[in-house]
Amino acid sequence: MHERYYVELAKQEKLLSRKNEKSDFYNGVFDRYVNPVLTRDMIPLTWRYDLNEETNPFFMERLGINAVMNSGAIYLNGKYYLVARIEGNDRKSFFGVAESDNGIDNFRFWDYPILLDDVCPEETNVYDMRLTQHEDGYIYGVFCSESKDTSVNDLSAAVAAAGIVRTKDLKHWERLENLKTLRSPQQRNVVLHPEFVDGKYAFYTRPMDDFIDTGSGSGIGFGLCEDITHAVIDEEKMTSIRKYHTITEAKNGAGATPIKTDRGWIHIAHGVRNTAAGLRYVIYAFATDLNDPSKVIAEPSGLLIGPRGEERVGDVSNVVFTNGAIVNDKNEVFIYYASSDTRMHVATTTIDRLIDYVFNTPQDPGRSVLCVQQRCDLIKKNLEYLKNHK
Ligand code: M1P
Repeated sequence: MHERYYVELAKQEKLLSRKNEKSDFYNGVFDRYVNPVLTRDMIPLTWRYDLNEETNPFFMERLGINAVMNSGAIYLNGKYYLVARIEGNDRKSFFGVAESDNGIDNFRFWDYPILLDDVCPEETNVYDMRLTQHEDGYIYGVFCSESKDTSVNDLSAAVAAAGIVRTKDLKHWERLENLKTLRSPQQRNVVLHPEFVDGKYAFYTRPMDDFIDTGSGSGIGFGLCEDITHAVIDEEKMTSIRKYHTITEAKNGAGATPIKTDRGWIHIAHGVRNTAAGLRYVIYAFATDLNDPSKVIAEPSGLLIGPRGEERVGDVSNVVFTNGAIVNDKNEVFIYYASSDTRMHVATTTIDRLIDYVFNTPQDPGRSVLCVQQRCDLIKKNLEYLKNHK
């Protein structure tokens, strides 16, 4: 074995076994952590190097990894699993399972990445899997399946669709047909709802006219389908819609699989706005009705998680993006999010705090003057409170 192997292995082991701690960030809603939970440096050496000294005398990385990001998440038998989007140096993404005992550190990848059934010859790239433990007994993974758009004379034109796989153990994956949405030409950020709705499978969708620009797509959609093995959605109702001069003005998309609470389904999604420096992605939350998961019943104002500090910089800067959250058996919530399409982090909270945040944070009144009035009302209440509680 090349001596450098042992040096790199020891460096990686140090990184993997490093304890993660809460940072000093405070807002009462969630905690941030000092270290990312997954980075490219945590990818096993066996995935990147040829360890044979004869065929790799310089111990050179043969298949490098560029980034580890947007991860689906699931809690199974007391363990925390991320199905991470891993992007090779060749720009192609794929999925790998990483496992941790506590959800905040020591995430270790399994021996092999997930090799999907090759059922879609035109598919070039796959990414951003959302995991749903469905009441039918399967764990579903819904992800973006990207192909070249051959209908136009533009080398970078692409088409996004929702790919679907299912498993019971995260080891054996059965690929189903891609979702068809009859009224939307492209789809990304599709999430399967964990329960049947009116006896049907229910998906949160994101209708798009174009690969990057959602065009006439006005936000997060919701549609039902009879048969998940040939999933077809006709009508898409709108749930959380894009609004002028808010964090969702340019686009939005469903993120983690909705979390069921006594008060409603809590959704942790992403919103995008345009700036002079390009698109800015933040994470926001809203709730939908327990009996009608397409109906928004609470919309706290603004962002839940925005990129801060080092999170602001990466391959696609000024981005935080989530497609996975876990609720453990103590009702603790782990929101997994990527920063700047480069690395994965965790933010922790509890179901009680999330409910308080979603249902008691005031709504965005829509105009500066009304926002100032909203803030003045809070200040007035506080000053009176302070006067009476000296
Ligand atoms: O680069 C930021 C994100 O862009 C896309 O999200 P959306 O479809 O909302 O624009 C996704 O490709 C996502 O993977 C990426 O993190």
